[in-house]
Amino acid sequence: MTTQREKRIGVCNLCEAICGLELTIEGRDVVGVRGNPADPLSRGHICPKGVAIADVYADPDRLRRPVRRVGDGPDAAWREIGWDEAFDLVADNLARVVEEHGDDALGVYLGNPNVHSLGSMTHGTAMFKSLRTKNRYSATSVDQLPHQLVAHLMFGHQLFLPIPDIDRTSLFLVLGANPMASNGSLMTVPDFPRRLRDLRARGGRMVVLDPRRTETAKVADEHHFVRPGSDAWVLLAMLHVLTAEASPELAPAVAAYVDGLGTVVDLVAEFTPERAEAMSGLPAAEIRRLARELMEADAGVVYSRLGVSAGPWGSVCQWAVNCLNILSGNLDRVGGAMFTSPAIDAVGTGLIGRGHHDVWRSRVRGLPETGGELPVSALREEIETPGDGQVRALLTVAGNPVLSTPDGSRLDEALRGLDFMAAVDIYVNETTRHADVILPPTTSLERDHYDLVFHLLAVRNTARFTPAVFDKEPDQRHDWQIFREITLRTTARLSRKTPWRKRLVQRARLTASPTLLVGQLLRRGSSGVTLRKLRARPAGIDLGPLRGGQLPERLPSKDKRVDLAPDLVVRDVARLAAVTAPAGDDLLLIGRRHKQDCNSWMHNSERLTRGRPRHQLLMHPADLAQREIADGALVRVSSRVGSVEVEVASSEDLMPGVVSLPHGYGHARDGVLMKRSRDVPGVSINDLTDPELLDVSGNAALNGVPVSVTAAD
Ligand SMILES: Nc1nc2c(c(=O)[nH]1)N[C@H]1C(S)=C(S)[C@@H](COP(=O)(O)OP(=O)(O)OC[C@H]3O[C@@H](n4cnc5c(=O)[nH]c(N)nc54)[C@H](O)[C@@H]3O)O[C@H]1N2
Ligand SMILES: Nc1nc2c(c(=O)[nH]1)N[C@H]1C(S)=C(S)[C@@H](COP(=O)(O)OP(=O)(O)OC[C@H]3O[C@@H](n4cnc5c(=O)[nH]c(N)nc54)[C@H](O)[C@@H]3O)O[C@H]1N2
Ligand code: SF4
Ligand SMILES: [Mo]
Repeated sequence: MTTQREKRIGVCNLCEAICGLELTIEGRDVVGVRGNPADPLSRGHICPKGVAIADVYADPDRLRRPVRRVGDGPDAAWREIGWDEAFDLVADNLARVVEEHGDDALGVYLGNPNVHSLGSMTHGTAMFKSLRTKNRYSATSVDQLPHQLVAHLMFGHQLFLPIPDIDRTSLFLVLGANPMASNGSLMTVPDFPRRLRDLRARGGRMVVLDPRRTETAKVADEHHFVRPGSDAWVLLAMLHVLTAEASPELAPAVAAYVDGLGTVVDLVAEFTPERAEAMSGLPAAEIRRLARELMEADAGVVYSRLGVSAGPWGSVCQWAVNCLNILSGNLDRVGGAMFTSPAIDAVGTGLIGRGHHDVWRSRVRGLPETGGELPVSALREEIETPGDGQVRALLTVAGNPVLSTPDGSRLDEALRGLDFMAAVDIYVNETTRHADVILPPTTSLERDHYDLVFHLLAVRNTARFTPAVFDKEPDQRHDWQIFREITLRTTARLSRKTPWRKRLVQRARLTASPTLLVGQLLRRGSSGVTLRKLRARPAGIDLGPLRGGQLPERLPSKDKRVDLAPDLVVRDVARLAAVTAPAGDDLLLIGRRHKQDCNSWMHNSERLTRGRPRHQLLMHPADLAQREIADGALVRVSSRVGSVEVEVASSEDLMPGVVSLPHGYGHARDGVLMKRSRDVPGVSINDLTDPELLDVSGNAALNGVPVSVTAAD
């Protein structure tokens, strides 16, 4: 008997581009994946990873039932257990640790795929709130924390983020982002290559500042090298030019809702293009020209992302980017930096809180929280340092901090010392291998999806609801169901008693399905989009291009004003001003992303790991020659915190003095290979990155880490 072939609409949740998919299925197998041409946002776009969504679904290594660890380290074995037993094990132990040592003895780490799951967005927060610990960590503090902190300080909400209007801009100035490989970030932009071609066809230009001549730099109109960690000087020098050459007066409409212009003018006065040249290597004349072009462009936008936010001055940079867009008249304007109007407005409705900063601090190092989370660079010391509030139990959800956060090897060690660890994850990975129990949720093809986060960050207003492609098996659980059980069972075991009324509300909230909640949230919006309409048009509904002229009405700040000079930034600019020369003669290490990688977790996919190895240290031939190291040799890379041995590959694409490793590699742990298809496990860049190197927000400075490179023999 042959099984019928059927077409299904799906969605890719592997990166922020949220491409619509058209899947061909046969029974419970995926036999084809292509981009959905009818999707109003992604318009048929798909990248190699989109096809690999089928590999995650079919992967024999993927966990489908809870597993309990028996033994330790290289000898660990995993035994399947029932859901009931697994939930009780987690609840018993979390409650025990909290009863014995207090709320903060429980640490929580949330990884990146949480923002790509509807159930995690609707039900995760309730679980974390109920657990009441101050030891909350996430991938945010190795990623976009500076963007969120600055948006909170300037606009009054951590997720009120200006999005580049790439479809209508005439000058796109990109710092520290490589959308040709990453497909965009804090800018949901499926089909970046085509949008870029269109930009250039209309006479627009893209300029890239990056210490590596990246895939994006290669298709840009201009690329300039900048020394890692030096963008702050460049951006402040551009502001210097803008405020010195144009009269520093804002358009009257903008001036009416902006405070602190005078402070900005004073702050940038000493940041001359000449000084920026000395720090960055970018000629002063080029900085002046770029600033003037931004002022004169029909519509221009400055966009900076991970290479800058995960750097030593991430917050100052994101602030300067906003100031540049505002002072050049490009905020909230067609072709500039714009605000989306999503059908579910997680900002306007208060679904996601405005954010706060420094309401409490980490116990050991005194690092401030932001938006309820502590910097993950502090997690290791909070586990290792004895005393009141020491983290003794850890719950990780969809994360792999051993590979993704600074000094991962030490964290790896620290995890062994925990009393108890539980993980909600679909794999045994470098981190979850330390868990006592792993609870695997369904994957993207088995659950309904509406994107609460990325419509908010998209270059066009659209809405889309994607029903599960496959029904889940009876003995599988969705992530939201796992969160519900952990919450209810753990709180029931605590002696702190929640009033029954509150318990009922909590139970009801946790029991309503994410899809039901999406329906309710849509009704609260003004777009006219309903779940019924979305079900009728599964490719998605187009709500049109981004709209300008929405400020000040849309501003989330209580006074409906923009603060151009938040105290925290002003103080950090003073700290920046005190740095007068680039650091010594170490090499500076930066990261990179390959279009077929997905952070640390897709190296089981045959089709993604094919081709030439790509885990090497990239280094400029002049730097190799100076050290008498041959291309392809094994080298030792050392930083303050550790060292790794890896093959080196000569590359003219790097700025001299800069070396690059990808993150998400280093799959051999204790002699066990954690990922299957790749013959070379690679090394982890985060065995070199330093938890002491932080931006003022607490975000890790993963880029620009001083290292030395020697021949390994
Ligand atoms: N040096 C350096 N370090 C970096 C970066 C860098 O550029 N350079 N990038 C940083 C960035 S931007 C990020 S976002 C972080 C990512 O850091 P993390 O989020 O800690 O790590 P990931 O590799 O994304 O791991 C995600 C985990 O989620 C699991 N998973 C996948 N889908 C699901 C699901 O649906 N449910 C559940 N429960 N689990 C799932 C996967 O099996 C995997 O184990 O890494 C950061 N680290
Ligand atoms: N293929 C692929 N796509 C992904 C991911 C993935 O792992 N693989 N991860 C997803 C995630 S979680 C995220 S957050 C996004 C990130 O997406 P992007 O923000 O585009 O991040 P990257 O691709 O890491 O690009 C960062 C760039 O910054 C440069 N850089 C490093 N240091 C500096 C510096 O000091 N100054 C300047 N100006 N540039 C610098 C690097 O050379 C690099 O080209 O990508 C997402 N998409
Ligand atoms: S660009 Fe690739 S990984 Fe990102 S959503 Fe689209 S298909 Fe998925
Ligand atoms: Mo990220």
